[in-house]
Amino acid sequence: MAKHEETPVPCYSSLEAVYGDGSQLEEAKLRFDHLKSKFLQVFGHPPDVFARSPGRVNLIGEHIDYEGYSVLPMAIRQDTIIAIRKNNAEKVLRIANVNDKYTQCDYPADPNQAIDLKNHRWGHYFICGYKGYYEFAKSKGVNVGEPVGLDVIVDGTVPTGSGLSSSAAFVCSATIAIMAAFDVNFPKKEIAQLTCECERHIGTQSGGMDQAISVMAKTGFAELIDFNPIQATDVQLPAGGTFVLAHSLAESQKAVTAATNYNNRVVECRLASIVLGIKLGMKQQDAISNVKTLSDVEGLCVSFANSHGSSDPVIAVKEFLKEKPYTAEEIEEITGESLRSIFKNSPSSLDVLKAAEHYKLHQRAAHVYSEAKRVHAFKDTVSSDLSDEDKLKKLGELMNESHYSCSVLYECSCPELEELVKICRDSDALGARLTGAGWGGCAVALVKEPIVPQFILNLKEKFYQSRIDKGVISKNDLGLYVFASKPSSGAAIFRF
Ligand code: NG1
Repeated sequence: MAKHEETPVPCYSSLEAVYGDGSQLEEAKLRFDHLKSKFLQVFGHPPDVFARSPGRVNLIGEHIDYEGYSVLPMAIRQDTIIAIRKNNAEKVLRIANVNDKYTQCDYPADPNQAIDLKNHRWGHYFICGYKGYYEFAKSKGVNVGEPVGLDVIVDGTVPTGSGLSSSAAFVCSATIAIMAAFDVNFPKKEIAQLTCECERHIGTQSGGMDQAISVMAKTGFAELIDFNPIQATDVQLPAGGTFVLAHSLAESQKAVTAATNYNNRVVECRLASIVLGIKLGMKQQDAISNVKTLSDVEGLCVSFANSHGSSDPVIAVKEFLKEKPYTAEEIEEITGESLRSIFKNSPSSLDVLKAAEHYKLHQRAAHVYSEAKRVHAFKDTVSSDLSDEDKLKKLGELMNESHYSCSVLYECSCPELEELVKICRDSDALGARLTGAGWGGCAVALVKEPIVPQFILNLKEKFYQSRIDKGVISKNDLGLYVFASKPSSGAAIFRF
């Protein structure tokens, strides 16, 4: 039997396969009906086909996917659904949304168009998928013919800027909807790779976690996602624990803050890996040309650690990267080449260099190597023969350690997340951490099942009530900001 990542995105004629048979199904029926009638109203004809792709919560393994390391997320029930139809009459992509907050975006039907990054528009994420589809089809030798117009309506329930991967849910559902409209389908792992690459058109140098889990998730399982090649291994979480997601209400605008936050860390990791490579014996030019990620120099770091009676690459980080931040000049002295020249082919990295005052190479590398280890410790704990109770306790500890590392070494937390994580722990969570890129967005807490209602009540009282009083959120919307989550299913196509 083909491994599930080798199979194409499933196509269903009814909603049950994805939304089950409970209240979620009722809600989904309403959304699909609304999409159909809105489509008719906006475009004057019904859609041909629908695609959906979910958001995700990352349980452990933060900011390491772009360094080549495995991560362990699960899909959540919130998703993006896209209704689509080819429009041969006009070569225009008309992208509307069920939510009036997002006004219709029109783009030319030109797969080579550049995305205007200086003017961020919500429709840009669809164009990522559009460009990605054409790039990929071309690379596979699929005859795509002349571009045609597309009529599109989007309905997303993944909260934006929350670290739950609304952007990947959108890019993946867009790409899959476009494929379905053109009657092609590819293996899930190829779609995961292509959507990861095409989302970079938005200007972030993302790893592939969000797209991989969105496309390959399975109901009831978290997934260990490996990269190069992309692979998903089912992880059955121990009984008796529930993951609760809670929004810090600080919105993290990843695309807008990329130069100082997300892409800055990608650049710092690259510099840390080049410096480590050189310090561990590589020629400057070899390191600059061949070392892209910290995983590329892990072998060298481990060999060094071995000679000191350890297998921990962090030993090499401690030895060769100083704790005080590096200036650009200090790094250039080691590399023998200017930073501008090292990153000359990456405009978004050049933006990072312009904005950066210094580079914290020690801290970033120490986070990445230790976080990569915690992912495997998490997976090993799940498959160990400990009791479920002990497993949950250990998983909670690993989540706490991960948060500490994200907050102190990677500096991707924020005051609201710190407050929320502390309240989670004070409310008897087994562990709690920020999830996703950070700098705002959600925390995830592992909570013993019987206390979940009380736990959520505590959060309401201690974190959300004051924000409700100040009018930051409305009491009626609380369910959107704090909820328990079960591992949900991955992307799907619907033809009714
Ligand atoms: P979110 O939480 O969706 O911003 C981002 C990246 C991931 C990963 C995490 C940090 C994108 C699409 N996603 O996630 O690949 O690097 O940050 O672990 O950029």
